Amino acid sequence: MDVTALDQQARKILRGNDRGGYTVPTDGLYPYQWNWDSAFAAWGFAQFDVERAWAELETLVSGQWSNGMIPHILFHKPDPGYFPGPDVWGTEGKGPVLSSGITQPPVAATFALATHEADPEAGLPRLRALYPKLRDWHRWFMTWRCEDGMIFVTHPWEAGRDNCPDWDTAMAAIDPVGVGEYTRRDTSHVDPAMRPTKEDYDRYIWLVQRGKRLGWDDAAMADDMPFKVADPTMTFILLRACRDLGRMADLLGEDRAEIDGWIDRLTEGAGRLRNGKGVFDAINLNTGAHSGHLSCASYLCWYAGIESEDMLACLDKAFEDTPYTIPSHAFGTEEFNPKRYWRGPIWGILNTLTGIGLAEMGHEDRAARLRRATADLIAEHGFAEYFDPLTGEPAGGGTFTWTAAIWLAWAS
Ligand code: 2M8
Repeated sequence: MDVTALDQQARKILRGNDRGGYTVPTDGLYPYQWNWDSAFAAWGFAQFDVERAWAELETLVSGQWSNGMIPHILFHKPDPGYFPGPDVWGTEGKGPVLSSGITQPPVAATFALATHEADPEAGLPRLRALYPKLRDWHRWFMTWRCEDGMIFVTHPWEAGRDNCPDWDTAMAAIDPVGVGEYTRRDTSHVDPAMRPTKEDYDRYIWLVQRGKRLGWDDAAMADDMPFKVADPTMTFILLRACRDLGRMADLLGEDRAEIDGWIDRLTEGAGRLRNGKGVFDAINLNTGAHSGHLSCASYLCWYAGIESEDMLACLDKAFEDTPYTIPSHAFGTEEFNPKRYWRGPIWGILNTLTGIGLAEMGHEDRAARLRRATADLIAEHGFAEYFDPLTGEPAGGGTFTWTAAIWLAWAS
């Protein structure tokens, strides 16, 4: 493995996807600033250009709504290559930048702290300026997306795991009546067999139309939610991000009592996501049923500081089941599909968060194994959006920002 050449390639990808203060996930397929992609980009930039890393995070929070929410997409410049664009979301006037009306997993606080660590002295004022914005965003989560300590999503795009089987029953309960005609753009960039189905998209767009009709008003939306699923991605990531926000508060001399309260609530909530088999999964809050699915999000427990012998056993089995690890949905299940997006392929960013958690919780061997496996995948198959767990083949978009970022910050 030629690490220097790969490092250079990764930096080139980040520079190439830079649109001036923000990074797109990949040219063509995703032409805007996505929330968690951008936070990963900042972490990648922090390895060689700390100033650029701060700019990424600052542009991200510049889209914050007055209710504290930081949107999942910021539409800085119009681009016909992506659907649904700002007109479909209809959020005009809600925030300072045209945006979507939902959020995404809050990894930003964690990577802001990591960016600060890259240059603590110069970074302190930048961290100080970001802190209240990140705190308000976390407070919004705790106010509008938290039930019994679990963070729920109101749209599959909110969790970032668009078409994962965890949503199947909640999606099936939606009748996308009146959604109308629309033209997808994603399937003109990549093979439709790697993307969500039309049935999924009808429901995605129907949910967006509903939000638009309700003016994206939190209280109005909270009434009778057609899609309300407690999610391990969000719950574990917010719990971790609150721990890091607490560290930030310590550094800045801010009071952290409110944050500690959130950490307690989320720790309790995370425990509720454990199903009868000891696996952390999603719960459809409209029915109370666990999904019963082992997914890449199940393994984020360590990242959130939660130990689990059952999950260690699942991980050991996952290492044996497929040549490449960790599939986004468990191998050997009915729903597993090695190419279709979040229903089987490997996502480097999820491996990274899991690896960080494992190492921190004392499972260094497993963390190293996962890191090596991820590095090999990238070295052999490139900086793809995701990878086939059976063959390692690259899938989805190429020259992908977050894959380059995790290479620089963690895998290499
Ligand atoms: C994917 O999601 C977008 C919608 O937000 C899409 O498919 O159009 C997901 O993989 C998500 O996690 C990611 O942030 C986004 C951009 O990479 O693409």
